[in-house]
Amino acid sequence: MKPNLTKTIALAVSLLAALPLIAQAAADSAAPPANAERLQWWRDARFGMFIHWGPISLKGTEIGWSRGAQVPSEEYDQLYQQFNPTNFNARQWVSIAKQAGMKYIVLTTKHHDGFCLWDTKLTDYNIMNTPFHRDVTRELADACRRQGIVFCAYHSICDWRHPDYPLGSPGGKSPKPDGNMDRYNQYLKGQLTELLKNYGPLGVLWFDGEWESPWTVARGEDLYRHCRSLQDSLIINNRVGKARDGMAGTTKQIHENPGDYDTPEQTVGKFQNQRPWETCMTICNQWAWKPNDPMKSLEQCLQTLVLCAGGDGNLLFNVGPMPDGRIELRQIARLQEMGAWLAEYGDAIYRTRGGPWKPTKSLASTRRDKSIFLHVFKWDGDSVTLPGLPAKVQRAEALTGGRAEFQQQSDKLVVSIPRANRQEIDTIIRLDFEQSVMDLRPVGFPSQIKATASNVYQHMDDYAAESAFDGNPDTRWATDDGTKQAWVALEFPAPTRISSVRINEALAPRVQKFEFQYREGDDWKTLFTGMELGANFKRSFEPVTARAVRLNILDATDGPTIAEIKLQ
Ligand code: FHN
Repeated sequence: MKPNLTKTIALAVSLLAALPLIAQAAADSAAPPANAERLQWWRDARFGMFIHWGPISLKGTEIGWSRGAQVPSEEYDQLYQQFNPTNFNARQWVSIAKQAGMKYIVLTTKHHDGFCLWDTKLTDYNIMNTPFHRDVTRELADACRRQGIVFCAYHSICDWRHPDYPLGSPGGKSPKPDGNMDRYNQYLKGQLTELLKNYGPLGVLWFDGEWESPWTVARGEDLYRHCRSLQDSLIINNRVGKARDGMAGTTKQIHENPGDYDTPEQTVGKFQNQRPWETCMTICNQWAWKPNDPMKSLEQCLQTLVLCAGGDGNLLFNVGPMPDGRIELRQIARLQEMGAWLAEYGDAIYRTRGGPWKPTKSLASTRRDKSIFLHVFKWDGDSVTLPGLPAKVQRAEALTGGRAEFQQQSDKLVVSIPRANRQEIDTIIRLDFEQSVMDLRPVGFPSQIKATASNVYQHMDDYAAESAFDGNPDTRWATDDGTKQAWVALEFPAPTRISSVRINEALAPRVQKFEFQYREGDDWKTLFTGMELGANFKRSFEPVTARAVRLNILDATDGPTIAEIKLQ
């Protein structure tokens, strides 16, 4: 039959007319070009919204982890039949993220509890079979594209509910008699194919739940290839390849493992500019919504963001929406405060790289082209003194108000600003140079802590002796696997009187016998001995004045590792 020429021409004309819109939508929503540049949009973005949500918000307990713990598994798994978030509004969620200055959103499409927030054909345990009957993942992905925010998906490798995943609740502690990891792996890959084909292009596939024994690096490599084959421009985090340190906040990125960036959790990552990284952190304490969950102050929120950017990393900041679909007003207000600050000073965060001065508790620095943005949280007297740089400062401008002054010598740069112009949270001074500052080598501040150890895990800075004395419970001194005896020591700047000690052993119990000592002259004298330590060890003793102390571990079941030693 002869095609109707008029109709064909009309169809061709309408398609041609639609092309620019399709191209624009693709451009707005498409994740960036593949390969090397694919991370560029993400690194420039610096700040994203993490969303942990599911039927468990009805109970206000932690997603995944409360299954079979605070909430019996049978009850947990039935919650979806009451889940009806009638106030869910994807457009509102996205505009909250935009008002906060966030550039991408990562939604838990499936957490460890196995509940699926999209219209999956591979299980009935999904949002379409709730009283809500709406594909919230579809609505959020579309709203992101309409508002120019990159949509990303979190996906848990472990699934404590699925009969084929070999471990179950609580917390993966109960093996399933009929678990079949190969069959589960097909399910896992099938669901990721659905997400990539039907909800893509995605900005990031944010894997999690990789730490348990059923998952292997080999499976991670296979899954990484599978996902990359479906979307070449996709960014995939390092948890697909079991490349972080268990569930600890620090990340011992195992470089040969797959994954495009490191993922320190609930702690600001250490300075690292040779490999991208992103801290994920909750705005409250819990990942999923919890009533009256203490919320971080604006100072904590903003300084965390600045410290991440100063360390050359991103911040993925988490909110847990309520069971009716709303995000708490107080959390929205906090995010709007962050957005107002970024609207004013975002130029010192977005599209910058970290350094050259590595972050400390008092300051951070970011840089772009011929400018360094110095962020000062705490001043030591009238000025702040920085290690010298092999580049000449041309001018200094206080972006947060007032008049900045500087004196530059070869070995130091002193920057000052009138007290009246110092900001409570972050005083920003832009230092302009004649040429690009992007190749200046990162430089740290001499550590005030003088700590040593007999052994450090793979000689990695992340696990150095200082980590046991830095006041950060998320960092730790660690020793090589299999180490049975080791010591860690702290040197005081001057003779110091001590009368008690608190020790937080990480990955306890490993220490089986130890002695706690102080140094007198060249000799180590024992204050007390003990067997097990644990996370909350405390001991008082007759006061002594010492130049140094050390924890001498005489026997351990495996490489001892200490998160914190506090002296008083
Ligand atoms: O167990 C999860 C936890 O619930 C949360 O999803 C975090 C977010 O990064 N990831 C795991 C713990 O590392």
